[in-house]
Amino acid sequence: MGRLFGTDGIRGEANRYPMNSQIAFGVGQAVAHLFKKGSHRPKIIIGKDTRISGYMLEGSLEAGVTSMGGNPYLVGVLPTPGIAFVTQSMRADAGIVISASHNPYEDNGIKVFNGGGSKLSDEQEEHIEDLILNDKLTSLLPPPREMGQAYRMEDVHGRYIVFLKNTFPRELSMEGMKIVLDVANGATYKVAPEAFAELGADVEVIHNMPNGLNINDNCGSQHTGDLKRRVAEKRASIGLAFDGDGDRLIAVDEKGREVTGDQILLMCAHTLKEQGKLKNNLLVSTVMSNLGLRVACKKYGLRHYASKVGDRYVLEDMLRLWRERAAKPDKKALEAWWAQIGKWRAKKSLSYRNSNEIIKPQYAIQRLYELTKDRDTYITTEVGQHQMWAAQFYQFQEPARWMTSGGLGTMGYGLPASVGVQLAHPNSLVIDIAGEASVLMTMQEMSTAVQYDLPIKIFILNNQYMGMVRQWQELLHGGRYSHSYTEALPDFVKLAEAYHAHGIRCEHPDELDEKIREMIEVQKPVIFDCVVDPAENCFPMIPSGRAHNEMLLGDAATRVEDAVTEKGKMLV
Ligand SMILES: Cc1ncc(C[n+]2csc(CCOP(=O)(O)OP(=O)(O)O)c2C)c(N)n1
Ligand SMILES: [Mg+2]
Repeated sequence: MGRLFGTDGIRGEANRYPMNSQIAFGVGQAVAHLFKKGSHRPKIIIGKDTRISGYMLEGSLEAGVTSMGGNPYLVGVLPTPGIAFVTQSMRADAGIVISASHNPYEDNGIKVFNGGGSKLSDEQEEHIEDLILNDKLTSLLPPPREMGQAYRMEDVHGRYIVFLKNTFPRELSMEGMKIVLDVANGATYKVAPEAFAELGADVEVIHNMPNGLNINDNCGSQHTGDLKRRVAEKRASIGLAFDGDGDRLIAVDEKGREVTGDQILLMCAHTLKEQGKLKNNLLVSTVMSNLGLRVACKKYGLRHYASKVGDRYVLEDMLRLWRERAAKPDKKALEAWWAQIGKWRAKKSLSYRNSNEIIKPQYAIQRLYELTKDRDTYITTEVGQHQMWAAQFYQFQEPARWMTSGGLGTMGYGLPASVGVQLAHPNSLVIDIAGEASVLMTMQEMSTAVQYDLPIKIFILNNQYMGMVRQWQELLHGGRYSHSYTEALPDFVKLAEAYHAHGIRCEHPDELDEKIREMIEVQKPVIFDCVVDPAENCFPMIPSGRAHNEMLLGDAATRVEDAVTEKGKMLV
């Protein structure tokens, strides 16, 4: 089998094999096929630089993708990193760049990446080659009504410029700075001048009249003569030269001296190190970097790692090395601290008495954790006892998995929060651990969840009480209950059904696991009415008027009357 893909995708002279319309058509079909999952119609972003052959290749790719049932989104001329950005922000399945980078206009290329903006794996590329070169695509074509539709996106420049501007630190400004840009008659000719001008710079642009034949022609990152002259002539602070597709950059300083990519890397690494932000004190570049870079890294006390040529390998190595731990904890030094923590833990301040007859809310959360811990789970909560039990018994293992209003105490937060989290993480399991009173405050948001197909799970610890209020009334007000009990709750299963969602009621500890599994399986919003012990209290608790180190544990609660002084009672 002949290979089409090299380190930079498929490359060659335009209108000749493999850079002809037949192969481009095949790539369009193969990519659409690769990213089709069941009835899912793959969304594929296609962008290009300014080469004349871009029109032909764009048209062929568009035809290929639509014929295989995918929807191509044509963004027109945009730098390669801009196409990766749009692919990610549009949540597309893949992006295709038509460009031969810094090479002359006669050449062209096709580069494919996945929805995350990274290049395809070797296996995916081999799969595409196999489909094209062994004539396997025709038999995969769908019937006419399953063919795709193409869209032309007009507003991508603005979106990409906003993204670029957001990467520039707020405390810095380009106000009053003269900058010369050489856009190589290529893909950056519109975006780069606008982005820098919007950041306040006084921008002068050269080689910004693309005509299809002049890309990289004696200009851009490979030929910086014109830029150097213009920087000196205009007494500019800096000059920047891009290559044809805008993923390569050479800078020129105020004296017209070239600053190479290696030098820029070193400046970035050194600055980050000074700011204490250089993870593992490490700079990764390719083996093509100059020996001088290594020497300079030594001089500035930086570690250097050389990857294989190709940005994919650099990224892979960066991620692998980034995950390495910078410092190992000194176990010996921590022993005394762990012993102290052990003593505190031995008190078992979260213990509770479980029951075979009635579901204890703590037990329900423990089971919920056990049955969801191997999934990509996010938890939101309302406010009340259930919120505290969720914090105590759901064993969070990662940051940013716990969305709660904390001390702000916003009943009604958990349901809309779960809608937001599910929208941001469509494939994750999102659970609102709720109280029956809180969740009714924003129950209308069930409509939003149903309308936008967000399969959120509302796990109600239904104790028929505003439990948190009842607990205070019981323990601190001598059991004089006031407005904390509800006899008139809706039937939550029917309420779920009224919203065209799924309802589950669970009343016995024995059925808990099976019903939690059902909740997870259903690909719809679910209201889970978990009927729990109405009298359970949440501990530890600080009696009013007492200090933090005088917390009441569960067993002490029986003597709580003694624990709260008259003065303390008057405080609540
Ligand atoms: C909007 C709002 N109103 C009132 C309160 C005061 N408050 C805190 S918890 C609570 C009761 C919550 O009851 P429920 O949702 O059933 O949770 P439980 O304590 O029973 O688990 C109340 C009224 C609040 N935090 N927010
Ligand atoms: Mg309640």
